Parts: sequence; C-alpha cells; structure tokens
Amino acid sequence: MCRLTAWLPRCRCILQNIVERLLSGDRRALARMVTLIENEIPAARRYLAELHQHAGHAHIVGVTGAPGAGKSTLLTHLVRELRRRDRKVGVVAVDPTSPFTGGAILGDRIRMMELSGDSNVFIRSMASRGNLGGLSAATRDVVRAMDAAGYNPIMIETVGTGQAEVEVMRTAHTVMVVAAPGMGDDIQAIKAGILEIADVFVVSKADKPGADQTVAELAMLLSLDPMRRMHDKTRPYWRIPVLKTAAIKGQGIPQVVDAMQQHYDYLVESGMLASRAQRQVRSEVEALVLHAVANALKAKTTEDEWQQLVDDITRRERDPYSVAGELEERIGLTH
Ligand SMILES: Nc1nc2c(ncn2[C@@H]2O[C@H](COP(=O)(O)OP(=O)(O)OP(=O)(O)O)[C@@H](O)[C@H]2O)c(=O)[nH]1
Ligand SMILES: [Mg+2]
Repeated sequence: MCRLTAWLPRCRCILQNIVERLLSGDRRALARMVTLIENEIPAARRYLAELHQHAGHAHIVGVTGAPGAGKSTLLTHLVRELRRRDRKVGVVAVDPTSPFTGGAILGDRIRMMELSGDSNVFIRSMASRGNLGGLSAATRDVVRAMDAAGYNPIMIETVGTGQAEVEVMRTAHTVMVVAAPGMGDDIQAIKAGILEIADVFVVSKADKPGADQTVAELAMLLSLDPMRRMHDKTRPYWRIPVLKTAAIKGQGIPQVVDAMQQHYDYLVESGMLASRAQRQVRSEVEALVLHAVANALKAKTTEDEWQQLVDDITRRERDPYSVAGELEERIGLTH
C-alpha cells in the first residue's frame, strides 16, 4: 500500500474503489483507469501497483504490419472467433504516428463498434503524446489493467514497422505480422526489422491475386534467416507459420486463432514465457527509474539555464562532465 493511502483514509477509499470495481469486472472503472494512464495522472501508478498482483494471466498478442495491410479487419474477425470460443477479449489500437486519435483509428472504431456492444470485449485506442518510451510504457500499463480485469487474450494493433512499433510489440508474447498480397514494400519492411520479432505471419486479403506469391516470398525469407537455421535442435522449436486469410469472406480465421494459441503453449512449455517475464520486469523497473530521473531533471532546470549551460560548454568555458555532476547533485544523485 502506498504511503498516501496509509495516511488518508479517503484516498484509500477512492483507491480501493476503482481497483475493486475494476477487479470485479466494472467496465467503467477500467475505462477510467485507462484514461488516468493515458493522461499520466500520478495516481495511476498507485492503482497499477495494486493491480499488479492480479495481472499476469493474459496472453498478449501484437498485430502489426504496414498501413492498410488489413490488420483491423483481421482483428475484428479474430475477436469474433475468440468470442465464439467464449474468451473475454481486450483490444488496444496504438497509433504512434499521430498526436491525436487519427482518421485510421476512427475508422477502425466504427468498424469495431459492433464488437464494443459486447460486454466481454473491451476496445481502446491510444495515440502518442510524448516520446516513444512513454507510448510503450502506457501501452504496457493499459494491458496490465485489462489483464487484471480478466481480459484474455489482449490484442495490440500497431501501424507500421518502425522503432515505435517494435518497442510497443515488446509487450506482446506473440507477434503477428500482417502483409497484404502485392505489397513489395511490406516485404522490405519485414526484412528491415520485423523478422526477428515475428511469431506468426498472416497474408491478408487472400481473395485478391498474388496471395500465394506473398506466402512463398515470406516462407523464403524465413528459410534464409540464419538465426532460425542455427537453432538448437534439442530444445522446443517454433516453426513460424505463414497463414492466409480472406477476412471479408471469413476464411482462414480459426486457423490464425489456433496458431496464436499454439504459440502461447510453446512459450509455456519451452519455459520462454517465464524467462521473458523476468527480462521484462527488469527493463520495466529500469525504465521507471530512468523516467523519474528525466522528470526530476526537467523539474529542476529551465530552458534558459540549459541554453546558458550549452553555450558555456560549446565555448569551452565549462565541460560536460562537471555540468552533469552538478545537475546530478541537484536531483539528489550522489556518487
Ligand atoms: N479484398 C479484401 N480487402 C480487405 C480484406 N481485409 C481488409 N481489406 C480492406 O483493406 C483496407 C484496409 O483494411 P484495414 O483493416 O483498415 O487495414 P489496417 O492494416 O488496419 O489499416 P491501418 O490501421 O490504416 O494501417 C480496407 O479497405 C479493408 O476493407 C480482405 O480480406 N480482402
Ligand atoms: Mg487499422
């Protein structure tokens, strides 16, 4: 329990209220929690601390791919199939490129509206306000809140294959990369960075010409990847499936849900789920501390002062080391 809650009975009451309501399945409490996280309200951190012990049950699935690849359409169908299997599904749509809730996400919202009437589906769009690290931290926190509220699986959609997306995808246990037929750029993007993090490939829009060729190209890429060829044969091995879907015809969807589940089973059986969790916890705590240091530095300095310091250092009147030392002391870092 936080110090504040020990001192202030009222604060404690509010805290238990939102946390308890969220844990008991109150969707409004979950929605409120997500807003607190997005707006970086300090109280969110205390609530999340309370929620931590209740999370850790959800299978987190990232869905990524180039703009227009068919991610949202696929997701909508996957959610329907998961509901048929009686799962309670969370969806987070992340748009790192837009400071506002962009047009694409708005379109997705409308498309997903039919799902949001279902009390066992929780959908939330998120747009980036601050830096990259801020977005992936907020996504992780929203996922934690949904996880504690009993949603499983939780699907995260991100557009594109840049650094922000890769960062966000680190939250996921299973990363699904969606590529549409005839999009050579997709393959380039996949080559450029997403190959290492892909666990399942989906070639969407298989009702269009060229789908088989895209499947063949992806299979070829995978067979060339040296890391995968060098795998230790004594350990469980995940052969990355390349699946085809025609979401608008409802084709191939159950197979994608099966592949998701198989990948999760593989992570559990191989012990990778546990080792990943350990690595993630460490990097999360490190990121929280670094974030606090950055904030403290921001609070204790002004732009004018920075300008002065930069001028002094570039004129060689001062040096970066002693300036850093002074600032470290100012924010309470002792050597
Ligand atoms: N023919 C065909 N079109 C599809 C299929 N799936 C999606 N589309 C179309 O492709 C376009 C883009 O689909 P979205 O699902 O919005 O793609 P997205 O990857 O979520 O797009 P962004 O979020 O904007 O990056 C839409 O016009 C869809 O109707 C499919 O299976 N077949
Ligand atoms: Mg989309």
